[in-house]
Amino acid sequence: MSFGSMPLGNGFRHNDDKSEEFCYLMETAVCSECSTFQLVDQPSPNQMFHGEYAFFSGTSERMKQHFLEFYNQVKKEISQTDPFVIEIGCNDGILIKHFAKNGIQHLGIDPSANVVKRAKENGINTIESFFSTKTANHILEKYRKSDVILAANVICHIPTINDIALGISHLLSKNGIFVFEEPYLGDVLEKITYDQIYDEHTFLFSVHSISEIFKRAGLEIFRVEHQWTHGGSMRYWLSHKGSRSIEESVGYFLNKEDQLAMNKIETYKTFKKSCENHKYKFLDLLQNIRKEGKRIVGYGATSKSTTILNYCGIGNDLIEFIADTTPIKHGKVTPGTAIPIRPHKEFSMDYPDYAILFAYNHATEIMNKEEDFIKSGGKWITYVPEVQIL
Ligand code: DWN
Repeated sequence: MSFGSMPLGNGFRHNDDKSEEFCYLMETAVCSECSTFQLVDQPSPNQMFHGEYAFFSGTSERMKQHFLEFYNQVKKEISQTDPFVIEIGCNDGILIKHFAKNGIQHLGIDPSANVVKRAKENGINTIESFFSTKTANHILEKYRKSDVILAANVICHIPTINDIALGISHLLSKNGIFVFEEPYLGDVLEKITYDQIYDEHTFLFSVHSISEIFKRAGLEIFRVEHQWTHGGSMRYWLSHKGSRSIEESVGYFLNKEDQLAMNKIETYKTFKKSCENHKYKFLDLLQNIRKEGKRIVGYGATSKSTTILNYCGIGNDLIEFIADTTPIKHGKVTPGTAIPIRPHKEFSMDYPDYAILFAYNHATEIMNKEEDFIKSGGKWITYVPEVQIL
């Protein structure tokens, strides 16, 4: 399936940047062997993750709470007396900081210099690196095998998936666990959240695909748990084959995926049609609102919104600006569509008639704190699971 020419999801540009914008052809495919949904081609990792990476995990209070709960759950599973915990793609340390605070030996790994700096400021032992078997060997030389390897919204970003599966297997102690969570393909197909498809998301996983990929490295899933985060995610718990008993949740989701026909090409043909219908409905709604002379502003300059805006052809003629709390995005414009990004205070200073909730995965948190927008007569527009005015 092709989404056409696409800029980088996090490729926010300075207003006066006149250089040619990098774009690639965003096409997806499903692997006939392991049924992994994936990008056909992708920009190089260094183009996406670098010293000015625009996303900081700690911008959401609800996500902070989510990662505290994640920590508490993992901690209950640790039986070793002196465990060693590693997080791949630790970003600013939103998860691993809890292990650090509790005196647990830990190591965070992330390739983006600016978020590594933040993690170090947060007291986390961090190395600036992409994860690979080479990194795993380097860690083994300097430290030891790890009892817990964690990752959140990271594994789907790494194209060399077979290499990292081997690296994790090599690094994980005999009774160790590898726990990670990612946006779930089942949710993408059910809610038509095609905005989860962008350069950084090389893969969108299912329980089937994770099972197949990690089997090759001697690891197996013993538990899966559906999560509310990022519009619907899955947390996968893996261990060395045979070291844990497989829990009911694994069979439950494998069956559910069979029922959803997630390994059938027809499912993806229907998905393609649904994406096209969604696009026309969304564009139509915004054009009609603008014809009435009403103001539309965006809320949350997410990476996901790059796909929505470019695929639907929504630009600064329809959306005045996007309000966002991330300082590094301020004064910049959205990739490919040049919509200005402004600090959040500009949203509340002069409420628009409509606000599109691009950060819909944070809807509860945002709507709670933006009650005054509704009191001012403003209305939210959402496009998940359907295009509608709330
Ligand atoms: O996998 C990824 C996920 C974890 O994070 C990365 N590839 C990049 C990023 O994706 P995203 O940009 O789609 O993530 P979010 O969490 O949906 O981004 C939310 C955006 O909204 C941020 O720019 C912060 C902003 N925001 C805001 O302005 N006010 C967020 C909240 C909660 C708020 O109240």
